[in-house]
Amino acid sequence: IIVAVVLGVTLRKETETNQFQSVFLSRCETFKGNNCQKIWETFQQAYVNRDPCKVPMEAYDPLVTAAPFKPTCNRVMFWSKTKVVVHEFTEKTDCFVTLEDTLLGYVLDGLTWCGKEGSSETFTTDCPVWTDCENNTVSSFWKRVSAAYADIACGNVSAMLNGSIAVPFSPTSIFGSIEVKGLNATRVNSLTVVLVTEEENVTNCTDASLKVLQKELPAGINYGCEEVPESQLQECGS
Ligand code: 2NF
Repeated sequence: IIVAVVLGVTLRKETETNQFQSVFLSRCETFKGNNCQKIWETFQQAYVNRDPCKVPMEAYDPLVTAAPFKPTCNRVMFWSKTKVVVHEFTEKTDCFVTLEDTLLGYVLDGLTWCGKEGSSETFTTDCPVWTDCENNTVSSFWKRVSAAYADIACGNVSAMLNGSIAVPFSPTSIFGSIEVKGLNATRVNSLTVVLVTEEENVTNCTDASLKVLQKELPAGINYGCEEVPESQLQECGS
């Protein structure tokens, strides 16, 4: 019985790591020309055997080095509070690229993972959530890759914001606190807000929160805003 229990626990643990690893690797392999095994090992080193609330953004620095973001001009699309609609849009057209269309964003989107002190496993259940702690395993990952994505943006960049909520731009969101702040004025000419509106839209381009966004933009980056009804999101630039 003891052997069976030990074996059972070991197998179950291996399965949790292995299941996560196989999703990671199969998603990674859809991007050609990468050493996914090496990327997986580098990824794990950020959080394995650590308190899941003590993983700072910097823990993912080696991962970003192992799977670097390629400079992308005129096609970078940030988003905030528009996750479903922005991806419906970028799936249909090739005009824009979101973080979730890049290798690391694609591989980890929608996943939960964390480690535990004294263990070399990856857990996918009972991991702390965003609001549980500042240096959360998953939120630190998104902060780090969002910073890296802003850093490679160049030319004219876009951001899809939600015109159906009272405050479309929040300076404390990841878009507001990391991506806008991380734009490099020597490479980025402009930021255009695509404010997606519905029938009963609550905001428009004159919204006060968008004035805040303009002020937060690094000096030298031009600002624009377009109100686009959800039904008319289609080709590049419209
Ligand atoms: O899961 C992702 N794919 C993801 C998560 C966080 C950030 C992607 N990002 C990148 C994207 F590339 C966007 O350009 O940052 C930008 C979006 O982040 P945001 O904070 O500006 O936008 P939200 O819609 O508020 O959040 C996006 C998702 O992140 C989680 C939550 O899962 C949400 O769906 N999230 C972010 N902040 C919090 C928070 N304070 C949060 N969950 C709980 N509390």
